[in-house]
Amino acid sequence: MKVGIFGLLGCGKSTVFCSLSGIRPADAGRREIVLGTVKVPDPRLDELSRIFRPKKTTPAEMVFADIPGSAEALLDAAAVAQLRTMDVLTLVLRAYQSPFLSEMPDPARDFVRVEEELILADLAVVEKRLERLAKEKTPAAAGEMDLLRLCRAHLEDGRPLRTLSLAEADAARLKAYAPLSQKTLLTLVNTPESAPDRVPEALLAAVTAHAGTAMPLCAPAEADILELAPGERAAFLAELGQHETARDRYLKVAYGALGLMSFFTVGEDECRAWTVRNGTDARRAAGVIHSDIERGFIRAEVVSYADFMEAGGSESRARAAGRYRLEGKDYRVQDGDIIHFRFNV
Ligand SMILES: Nc1nc2c(ncn2[C@@H]2O[C@H](COP(=O)(O)OP(=O)(O)OP(=O)(O)O)[C@@H](O)[C@H]2O)c(=O)[nH]1
Ligand SMILES: [Mg+2]
Repeated sequence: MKVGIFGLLGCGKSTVFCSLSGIRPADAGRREIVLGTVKVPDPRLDELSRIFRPKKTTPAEMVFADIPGSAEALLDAAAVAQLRTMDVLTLVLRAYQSPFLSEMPDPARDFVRVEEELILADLAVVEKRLERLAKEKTPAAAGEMDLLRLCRAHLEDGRPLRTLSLAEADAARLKAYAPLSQKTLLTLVNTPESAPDRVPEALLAAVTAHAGTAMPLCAPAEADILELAPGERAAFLAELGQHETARDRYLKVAYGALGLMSFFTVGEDECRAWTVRNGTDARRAAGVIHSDIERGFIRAEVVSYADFMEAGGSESRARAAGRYRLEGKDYRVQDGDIIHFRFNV
């Protein structure tokens, strides 16, 4: 899962990147993208690892990308190109007074500005594609043109594609163009230390109307917290009136907004968490591990984490209690399933 952190010049993107990834990007004014990988904490995986004592424990990962701002445009072409490759867009909105910027902070205003840029970028793609399709004159092209005209009308109305309800097949077809305004949007309000956990009403209303999510954080303080030893973080957080880091809060919000869940594979060699979308079937889940396992899928042997723990974290007792199930390729994987795939290559 790749998360693009973006926003207007000097809104605090690199500080937010640091508060989520724990990595301080070198100098300001840099033009290249910086990546940081975060291990997604999951107490269930810790528990499984304690039981199986594997050689290796591998949590799920999320990759954050710090996309540089631009002095020339609200969103320059390089940022737009980067954002197209991301699974989630995380827009940083400045709510603190900056000594480097003359404009007063106004997150709702900036949200509207950036959202307009995303919509315009998508309109340009849709228009170009429509022009090309008009020359094809095939039934397939005609069908696609209907879909794109629907999108164009929606975008011309100033609305993001996130809020356009489409049949699953059409939504998938649209994804081929990687439209920015269709991607899941999480906004992070970078608040001053004096009002750390407030999302302004006006912003919340605007974001909600555009099917986005808003979360407040005080990026410089959160970046400092990640530099402390894990044992020292709780006291610092309490001072901010929080009980978890912005990173942990963010991961929960992101998993919820994206409809993500985890299943586990366990054994003496490795205990590992895998991330899939809600509703993923067993065969596709196998493909997340390896395409060979997906291709040669025979059966999935499944026990839920809860059932496994109820059997005292013992495989043999869980088996004796009939908690292991053999599931076929269409089985919908559930959050917390412990799965052993049987396959044939
Ligand atoms: N007071 C205060 N200062 C902040 C906050 N967030 C960032 N800053 C400061 O604002 C300046 C710009 O922050 P950056 O994180 O570099 O902003 P950026 O969006 O990455 O900037 P560009 O990449 O140049 O567009 C730095 O001096 C930060 O220390 C905040 O929440 N409060
Ligand atoms: Mg930066």
